[in-house]
Amino acid sequence: MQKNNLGYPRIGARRELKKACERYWSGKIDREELLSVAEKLRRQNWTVQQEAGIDLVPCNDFSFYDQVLDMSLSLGAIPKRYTPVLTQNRENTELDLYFAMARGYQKDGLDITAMEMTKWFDTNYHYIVPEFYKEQEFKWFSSKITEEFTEAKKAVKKTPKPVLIGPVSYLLLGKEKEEGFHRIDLLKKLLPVYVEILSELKALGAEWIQLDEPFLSLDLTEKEKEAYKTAYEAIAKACKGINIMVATYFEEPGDNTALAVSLPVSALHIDLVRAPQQLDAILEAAPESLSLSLGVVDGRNIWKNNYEKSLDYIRKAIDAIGEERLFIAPSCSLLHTPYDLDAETGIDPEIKNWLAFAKQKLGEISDLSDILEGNEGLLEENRKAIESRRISSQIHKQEVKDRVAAISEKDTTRHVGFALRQKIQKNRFGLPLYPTTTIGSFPQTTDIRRLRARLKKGELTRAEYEARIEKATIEAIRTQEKIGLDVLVHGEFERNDMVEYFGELLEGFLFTRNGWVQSYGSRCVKPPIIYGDVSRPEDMTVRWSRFAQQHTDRIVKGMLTGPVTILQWSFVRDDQARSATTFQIALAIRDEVVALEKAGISMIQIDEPAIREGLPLRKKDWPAYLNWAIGAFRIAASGVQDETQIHTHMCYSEFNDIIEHIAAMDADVITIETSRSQMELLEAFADFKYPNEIGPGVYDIHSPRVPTVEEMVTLLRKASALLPEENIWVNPDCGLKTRKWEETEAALTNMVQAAKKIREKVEQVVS
Ligand code: 39S
Ligand code: ZN
Repeated sequence: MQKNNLGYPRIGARRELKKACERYWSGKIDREELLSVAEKLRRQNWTVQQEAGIDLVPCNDFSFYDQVLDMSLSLGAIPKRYTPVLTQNRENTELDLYFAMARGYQKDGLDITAMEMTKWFDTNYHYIVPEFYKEQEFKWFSSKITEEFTEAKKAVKKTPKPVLIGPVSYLLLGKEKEEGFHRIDLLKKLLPVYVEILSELKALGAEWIQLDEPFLSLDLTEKEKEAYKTAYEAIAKACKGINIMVATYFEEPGDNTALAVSLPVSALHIDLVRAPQQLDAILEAAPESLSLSLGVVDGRNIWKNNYEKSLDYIRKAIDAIGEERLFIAPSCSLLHTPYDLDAETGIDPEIKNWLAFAKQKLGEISDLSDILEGNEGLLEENRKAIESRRISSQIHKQEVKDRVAAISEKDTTRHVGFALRQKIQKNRFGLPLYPTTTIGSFPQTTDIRRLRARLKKGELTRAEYEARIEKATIEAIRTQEKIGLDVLVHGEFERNDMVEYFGELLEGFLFTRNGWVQSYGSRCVKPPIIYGDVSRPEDMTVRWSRFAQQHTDRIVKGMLTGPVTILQWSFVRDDQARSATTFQIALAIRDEVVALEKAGISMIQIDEPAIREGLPLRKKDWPAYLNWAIGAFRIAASGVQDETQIHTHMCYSEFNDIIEHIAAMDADVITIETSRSQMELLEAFADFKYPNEIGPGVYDIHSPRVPTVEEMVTLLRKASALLPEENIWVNPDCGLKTRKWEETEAALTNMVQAAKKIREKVEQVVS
């Protein structure tokens, strides 16, 4: 039985790639140096995988920014606006074009926007969305795929396996930028380019090629199913002698099983961690010509594999189809897990023995194979670790379980309805129409981050650190007063990240030193690990909110991360339902909300940017999820008095299909991302007659560009045409932590001006 891997993290164990990219972007290192960092990382990754005994070592899983963007460059799907980047006598390379597509290009007289970014299925990884036009053409443009194969062939003994996004998923991941066609219709034009690349890979000696087709496990239309047949028949016909492995993950093919096993390919990879129930049906349906790659090691989480369970699946498959046709693999690319557990020296050894990061997961694949060959000792050791976790007193806290069991209807409802709350709150706050605010965070400058690094290294005392954070907070308050914002925030300088910060303070959570995973481009996160029942031993944010409120006469909004987002952006328990964990977190956040209210904070924002991305990949599973996710938010938000105003914030606000659930959250104010869609996303709220207050983002914070007063007034006019005036707030799209202070001040100054202008207009109409 061969050992297969689908992909490996590429950011570097110490985020070497992140640092090198950022230095390249700021002109501190040249192209050669960046390329050499990248080459070294690839070599290290290949070596680790080879040493772990992986037979099919992936290549082309490396990326400077994102693997979907890499495909767009390989397939020549480069939007026209980037043409000037490579022409007009600029000394740019293909790499600069690539980064321009990812990040925009504001240099030497050009101002070109970046391509859009969105979440990779239900993960916290973001990809760059391919743009498609009616007259879209494709041609083999970048030779990254073949170059990396050639490079990998030199580095590993067995023939490496190039990994590409399959043609149907590539199209479905993209977006039509013009009316009048469906992107799937572009398949005919796209396929010849795939055939060209695959044929060249074969000529260079490739034996296996992995084509990722996660959409094969999602709800598909008839037309999309047809596209799968067309695509793989065309590839099979034109590329004889290449073994194609189609990889599905994050769900099961389910009603697409017959289609999946009928594709004329050599192997199908299935995710048995997310969807173990599919195994029987797949084994039953698989024709003799099809091999199966069994994804038994969790590529999305950090728990040690339960060998006994995995071996059950593997043995069942052996009995059904024989071991010659089987591969053992992780469930999906290991991109979503941190590098190396061995580098974590601060974790309680009992808990550490329950965990496995990317490197350890390679070892697990090899262990499983060894156990099948008779190494029973490995199985015994694993059994002990699994049992130690199952019964550990560090995990189970009866009082937490009891409190969740006792949650009742009244814990999920505010005392009075929104209409009455709105009156009470308008009275209390006396804000102008179109009140201005921000989403919460202010620039996390290198200086601020360095303070935290020095605190961790022991170069600063806690008192010195806090004094510096207090200074930054006061400065932020003064700046906001000067700009003239109506509702202020404290700036979140004390937070490393909006989830990790809470993970460090809550019980049942564990945090790592180097457990980085890529979130987008060079941006990484260190998701905390939820290992046990969750409780809140002490206040988490009260000190900073109270401090900020004491330094101004204006309202300071308190800032919390919501239960669903904390769940979604952490590594979660796999020994209880996600809903159970979320309710535990919701109670902890509820206690914090009440503590903030007691400390005199009158507006409290509970961010839930991840509610939408948590939606199950199959529509049939939506209602159950929405029921508990919205319920958890309401538990967190409903402990306060009527006059306390609850805000929430969401990014990526495509709400058409879940608007009634957004309304059911019953937040007094919701701020959303709408500027990039020119307020289009607001229509869902207007059509629904969404009753509560809304702050539609008036400028995009993902770009350093300072928006003009006029463009924000235009957006506000659009919003006021759609929504009742007394319900509209004025704010940016999202938090400002990734921006610089100059940009932030300039943009917010213009934003406040825009609010003034729109208010003047209203007064004229009234008088
Ligand atoms: N998921 C999570 N968890 N959090 C989010 O904010 C988001 N937002 C969306 C969706 N998913 C999310 C994605 N957006 C960053 C920004 C936006 C993101 C995601 C990540 C981000 O800025 N990440 C930082 C980065 O990649 C790391 C944040 C962090 O935890 O640079 N920083 C730590 C801190 O502030 C560690 C700082 C650090 O790097 O304490 N220290 C240096 C080191 O240890 C030393 C500092 C120096 O001397 O320069 O080497
Ligand atoms: Zn946001």
